[in-house]
Amino acid sequence: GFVTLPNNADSDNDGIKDGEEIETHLTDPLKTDTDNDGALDGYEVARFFDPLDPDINPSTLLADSYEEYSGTQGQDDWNYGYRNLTADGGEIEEYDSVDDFVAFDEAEHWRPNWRLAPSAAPWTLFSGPEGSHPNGTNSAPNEEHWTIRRWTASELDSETPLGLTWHTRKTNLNGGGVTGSLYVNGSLVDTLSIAGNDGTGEIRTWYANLNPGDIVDLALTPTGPDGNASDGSDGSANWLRVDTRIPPGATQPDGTPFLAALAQGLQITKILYDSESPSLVVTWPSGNGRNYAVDISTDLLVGDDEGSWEEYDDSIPGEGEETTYEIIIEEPLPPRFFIRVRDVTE
Ligand SMILES: [Ca+2]
Ligand SMILES: [Ca+2]
Ligand SMILES: [Ca+2]
Ligand SMILES: [Ca+2]
Repeated sequence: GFVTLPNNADSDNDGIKDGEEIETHLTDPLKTDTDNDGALDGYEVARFFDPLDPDINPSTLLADSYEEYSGTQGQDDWNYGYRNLTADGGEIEEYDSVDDFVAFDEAEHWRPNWRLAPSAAPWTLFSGPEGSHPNGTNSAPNEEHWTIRRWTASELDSETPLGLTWHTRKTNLNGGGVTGSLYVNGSLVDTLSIAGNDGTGEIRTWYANLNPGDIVDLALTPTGPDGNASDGSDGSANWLRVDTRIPPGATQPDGTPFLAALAQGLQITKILYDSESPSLVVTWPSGNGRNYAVDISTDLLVGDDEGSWEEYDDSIPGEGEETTYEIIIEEPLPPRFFIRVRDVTE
């Protein structure tokens, strides 16, 4: 068992009490960073990483609206504003991310927070690193305003697969609820309604191949699960993180596999010969969710028509950034042997 100091509730000073480390989080009460990934146990738990998995930690993040919340438009590529759905008359699923985004006025934003009016309706506001409140159609001037935390992908150099992890929950546990929605370049990609008394909410990840300059908006709308767009105790919390880590087998919230953009073209990068089997072990750069086929040929130099290729396996799942596959060779060993890999993702 563990040895802890009876007079010190948090023996390793990582922000979690000994008893909670042992019973709730299964972390080491005498070690500040149980999984040795550089992030303290207390931080990983508080910010919803995994204190027991060294692959899950803040070091892979490109952006974090919680940590980077500020009173300056554009700082760390974040902008703070709202959509006036009543005024723009647009669709829920689609909006003009340039014309329909109204940035809060930096000179009159009621520091330290962003708020349309100092103390009354409209209740369109951000308070603190995660506080958020939309304006309902029942509040003056009877307009539906969605708060929007916006991240612009200006630090990308090329198309990049990213995990967009977002959270919405209620903080005022009354009323008809709200909706959290994620938009990429004005198109709705993920959405979830949160009941009025749901103080836990959800953390979801949508994966996207983003290009330089793409716009990611996390919106909070006053519409609850019952479809009512009025505001009744709509005080909520939300945040958005942009993560470069794409886990193996990454799927969208609806279960669809994510097809990551490839950083390089399809080519075999390594072939190892194992004389024991005998076999050839082939490696190529790949993508999660993609499927590959391997073809073999022993007489490529004799006939170059497609018929000289023989399909060896046509359903090899991409294992991540690199896939390794073993081809068993029948004896006697042929004098020549050719291999090709095809991307057969549907
Ligand atoms: Ca502790
Ligand atoms: Ca600990
Ligand atoms: Ca850690
Ligand atoms: Ca971790």
